[in-house]
Amino acid sequence: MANKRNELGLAKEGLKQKFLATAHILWGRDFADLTSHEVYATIVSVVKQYISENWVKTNKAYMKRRDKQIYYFSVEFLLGRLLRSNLVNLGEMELFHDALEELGIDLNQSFPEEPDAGLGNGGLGRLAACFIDSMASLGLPGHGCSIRYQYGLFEQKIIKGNQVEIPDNWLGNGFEWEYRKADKAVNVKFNGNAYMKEQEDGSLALVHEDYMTVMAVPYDVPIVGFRNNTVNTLRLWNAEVNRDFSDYGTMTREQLQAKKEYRNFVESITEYLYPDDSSYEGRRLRLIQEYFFVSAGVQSIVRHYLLAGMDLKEFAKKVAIHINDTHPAVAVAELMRLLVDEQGFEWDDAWKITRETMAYTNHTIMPEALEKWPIDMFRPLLPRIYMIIEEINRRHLEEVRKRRPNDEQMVRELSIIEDGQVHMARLAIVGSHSVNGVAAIHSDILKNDTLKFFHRYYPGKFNNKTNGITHRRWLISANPELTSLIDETIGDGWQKAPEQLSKLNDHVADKGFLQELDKIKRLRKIDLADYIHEHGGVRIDPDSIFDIQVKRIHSYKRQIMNILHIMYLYHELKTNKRFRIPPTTRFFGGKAAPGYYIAKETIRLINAVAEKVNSDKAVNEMLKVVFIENFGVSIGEIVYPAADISEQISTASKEASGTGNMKFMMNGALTLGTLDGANVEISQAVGRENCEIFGLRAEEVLNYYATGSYKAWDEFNTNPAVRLVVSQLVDGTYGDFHSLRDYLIQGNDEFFVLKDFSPYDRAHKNMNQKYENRKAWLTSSAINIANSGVFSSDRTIREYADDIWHVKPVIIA
Ligand code: Z2T
Repeated sequence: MANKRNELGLAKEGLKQKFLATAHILWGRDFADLTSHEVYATIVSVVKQYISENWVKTNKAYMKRRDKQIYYFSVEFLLGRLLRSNLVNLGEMELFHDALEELGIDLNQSFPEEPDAGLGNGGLGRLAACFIDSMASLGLPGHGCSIRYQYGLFEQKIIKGNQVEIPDNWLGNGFEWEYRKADKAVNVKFNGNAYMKEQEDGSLALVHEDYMTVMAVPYDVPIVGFRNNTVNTLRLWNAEVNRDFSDYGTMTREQLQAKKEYRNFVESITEYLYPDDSSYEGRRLRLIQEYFFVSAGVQSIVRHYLLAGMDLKEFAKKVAIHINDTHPAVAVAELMRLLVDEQGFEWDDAWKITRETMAYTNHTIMPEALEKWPIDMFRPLLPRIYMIIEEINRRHLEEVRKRRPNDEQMVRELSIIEDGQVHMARLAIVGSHSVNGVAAIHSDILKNDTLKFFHRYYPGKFNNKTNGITHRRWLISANPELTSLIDETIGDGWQKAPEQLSKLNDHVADKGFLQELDKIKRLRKIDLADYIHEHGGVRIDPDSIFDIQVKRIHSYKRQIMNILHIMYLYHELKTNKRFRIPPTTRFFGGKAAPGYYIAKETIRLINAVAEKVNSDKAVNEMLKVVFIENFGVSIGEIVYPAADISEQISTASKEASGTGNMKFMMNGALTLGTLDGANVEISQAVGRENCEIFGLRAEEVLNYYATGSYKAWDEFNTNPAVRLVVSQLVDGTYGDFHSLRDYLIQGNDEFFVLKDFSPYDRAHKNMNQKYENRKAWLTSSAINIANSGVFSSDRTIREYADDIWHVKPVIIA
């Protein structure tokens, strides 16, 4: 013990010296004289000294052993801040905290100096970030591949109740974790003409001419495993003007003009992230982004592979490429291009390698999210890639006709090219050996509904991989007191093996444990209340029920149902003297896509209701409404641990999985939700007594769609509560919300808000009743934590590694 304290003391002295020396090197000034941002940058620089040795070691081990590598291609990685999670994973939090304290610095004050890397919209991007954390933490050789957007997802400001979008200039003060690798740049080609030309010997050769070259420069970010010496890589590609294109002196005016246009084009490619969550805009620039990072990524994989001296025939045994939704689906054609055009492979051999290499995950059944590119846009931009897709499709349909004679419906449904469009999901399915959904119910709907023709044709290809989240960020880092309580109760083995959280099941009736759990929840609620107040919001009672819905604003997620229900409660509180609810704060947070009118109107309505309710002294003790501005990863770290109730109320069948539901659960909130996405599995894991399930089932919803028998107007006419709140949208109670009324009534309420309204109200009543019994509530809360282990992304990634990628951990000594 004394020895250990001595060692720590020495380590601390060494670390203090490092800070002082690093300040001199970086800034030429004393540590004590730095600005808070410079202090932050100095800390990161020292952390990087801890990481870099293992980063080099990890890469050398992979290279030498020639282990199979996983490359996770995603157009989004919603990383959030990295300093705190890196210190958690390194196991050096305490040491850094103590050393800095002795230098007069509070480490916790440095965390907010880091820009929140918002290179994603929501669930899909955050999932990718959790996945690379888990791959590194399981010691798997897995890397991310994406785009270095100059602007991430916009910052949301609420001005007079409306969402205003502010550009997210996250690179403005530099991003301390990235390493520019100029020597690893590759060229990506766009436009021009591609055709086969007959050679003198009669054979055909490919010609691609008059194309435009864009230089792709990688920026690498180290991804630190949890206390295991593994450091993997997230490679972000930046578009830059090609070096060969710089002979100013001899240029004519026209050439200079062309050069300017070229420069503008190049700089636009990685300028900003498209801000739409699960809907597709069909913009040419988006397709350019997709091919840009995919081509750069696949080229660099092949180059690295050859550098390691390996034989391309073995490629699929040594490389797994994962396609995160269809955005990187063009990887199928790009790998074919590299193998056939540049490495001289026969088509059939290249095709076998490609399919064994690729795997694809679907993240939504919403039809508006399906990427379909018009040939007229696709072919001129990527002429050679289009030729390859045509050939893939020709051979594919030939096989379909052989295996399913006289089944022209099958041919139509499976064709990659249809009605003048390239169907990216079909390309991904045909070009992969595995297709998975992200929760059990979602994978079933893919098989039986959305992709049923493909499932009939390739039954063995389809599988489920229920999503997960990293408990390192969402519990250990975001809720250190809860972490300590769990450590004291069951030991700290769960930190490496989150399934061990189930040991808590033996303690869910311990009075002492529940009292501590109660205290910690109250601390987190105070933190959130303080955060809201410090950021210009209302004062909140930390003893009220914290009922929270945070996620992107979307019709299918039904924030409208939530706010309509609050309008109903407010009306009852005002008009019915005997009506009582326990003190409650209803929170909302989330961004609307800038062009999504109904979503923006929903935000405006929430803020209008909040304004009225919060300024009404007569109900304030019982009800408040808060819209949390600019919800994202960093604010989420404050929000999830503070919740009593997790609102997961999407129309059944529509939310593929959801992952916020898991973050809430792991921090002890009870789910109030529909049987949709991963809620189904959460309710099975905790038991029906420890959550509140309501509303239409997926089957019923799909049936209504099939028969067209739902009539919103009937709900309006027969349900007085519904009639009341829908009428209030237009009678001036909260302002004019004709948009939302028309959406619900004239638009026939496509997501069954009115149908589920009364069941939703009953679910709230049940929850309130349960909350009255402290002991029972806390036990349920503990049961949620105890059974959250399966929703760790470590479990998810282990399943991908075993079933899809066929990779094994590599121990870095
Ligand atoms: C997204 O965040 C999701 C699906 C998309 O489909 C696109 C985006 Cl940007 C193209 C979400 C799902 O809506 C959510 O249910 C799921 O949990 C998440 O992906 C991760 O799988």
